[in-house]
Amino acid sequence: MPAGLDEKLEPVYQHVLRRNPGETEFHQAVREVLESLGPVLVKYPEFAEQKIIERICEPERQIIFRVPWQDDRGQVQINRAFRVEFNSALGPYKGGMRFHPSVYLGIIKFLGFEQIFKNALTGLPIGGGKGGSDFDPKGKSDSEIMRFCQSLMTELYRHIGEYTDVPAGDIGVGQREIGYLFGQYKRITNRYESGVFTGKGLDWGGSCARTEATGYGTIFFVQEMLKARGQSLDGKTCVVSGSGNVAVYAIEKAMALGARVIACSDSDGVIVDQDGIDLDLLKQIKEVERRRISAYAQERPGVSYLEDGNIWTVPCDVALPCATQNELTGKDAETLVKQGCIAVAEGANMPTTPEGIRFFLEAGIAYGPGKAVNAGGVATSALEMQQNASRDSWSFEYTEQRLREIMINIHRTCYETSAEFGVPGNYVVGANIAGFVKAARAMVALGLI
Ligand code: NDP
Ligand code: 2IT
Repeated sequence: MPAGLDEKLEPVYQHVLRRNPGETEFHQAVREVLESLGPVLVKYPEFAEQKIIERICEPERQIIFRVPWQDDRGQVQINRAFRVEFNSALGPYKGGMRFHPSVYLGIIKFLGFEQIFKNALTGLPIGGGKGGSDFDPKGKSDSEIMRFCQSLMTELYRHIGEYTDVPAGDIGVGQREIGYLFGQYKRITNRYESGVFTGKGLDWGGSCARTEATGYGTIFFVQEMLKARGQSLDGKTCVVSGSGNVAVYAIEKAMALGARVIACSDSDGVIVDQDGIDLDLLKQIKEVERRRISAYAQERPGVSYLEDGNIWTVPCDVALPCATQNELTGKDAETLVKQGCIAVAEGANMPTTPEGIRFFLEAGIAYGPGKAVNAGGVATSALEMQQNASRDSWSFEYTEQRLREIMINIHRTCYETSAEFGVPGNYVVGANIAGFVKAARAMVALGLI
């Protein structure tokens, strides 16, 4: 059963349901935020008068377009792409592009909505947006990926810009795709506008530590949550779902801080390596060879591979969902806590179902929601924009240090806000309120926009 909504907010939520039929992930993301906002309306009555919540749930602009491309056999393929420009009160729309067959408007809207509050929490001048396509990159050749990216950008270029909307990567979109997208943007516009995209390669305007940022930031947040409870990562057993960009660098930083990471996964299965994951082998298989995680078990004796396995059945101290939305259910939450898990931090966006979140909060374990925990990625994107604007490039150490400070600040802001609203340590309430208030104040200041 969902938790109750404040009586002023129930009609707002019902209105969102009516106006956005069938977009269940978007409904879920809106409800989670609204559940935190009741006390905010008491403290800031101007937000209700100005209909800020109603306004923030409606994207400023939504773009949907056809992407025709030719596969290697010469067949014409048609995909659909989206860019949802959700809120620009704090800065240009900012958020990644996702290529995955499950993508539809409801997924991009949930991600764009979350991005508003996440980006506000970074303290940097970025609004919220998200885009993507139902294109499936799995099994595609490099030339197919390039042709698809070029076709997509042939429409998208007219909607983006360094002061307008700045895309980046997400599921299925990494440095290779960003290169093809940025290359086509440059060609069409005849402008070397580095700040129009983040997550670029280091040779062509990218920032040190952007590749690592989401995973590293996730672990910095875990460190702060554990510190607040008088504990540390050293010697803790961790389980990380996924084996993509976020998962790999969460594993790297967790291990560097003395944790033992024993399991990760992809959408086909789970590997459990009791000796601790061999990071070089994992990177070789996932980043260089682009193979499935089952290959890891084939290459390393003693590793078990659980086809279609559920990673949350592997006992651990710290669980890090870093794959996709709704990958950790109420039942999984129960299993984790029963088996001794003391902390959960979301590298992915909305990976825990509402039932799972409720279970973690009631169990009183440290639970960090995605919009706070994984904000290090977009924060470092904003640092990349800063470097591009000043035609500068910072060292890895300096950029990582900035990231660390940002994550410590986000943790502190969420903690203090949760305490201010009477639920100390409830990072869901802390992140939702702190992110919302920042964006809402800007919206009030900017007039009826
Ligand atoms: P990648 O494409 O690099 O990796 C995604 C991983 O998650 C893969 O292992 C993939 O397995 C798995 N996965 C994806 N979709 C599903 C699915 N439907 N079911 C099961 N497994 C799935 O993406 P990222 O690492 O960049 O993103 C992971 C999560 O982190 C996403 O929720 C994203 O929104 C979030 N995030 C990413 C940021 C970034 O900077 N990249 C920043 C903040 C959040 P398979 O290969 O089998 O599909
Ligand atoms: O979900 C996210 O925050 C991202 N995919 C990163 C967005 C960005 O603009 O770096």
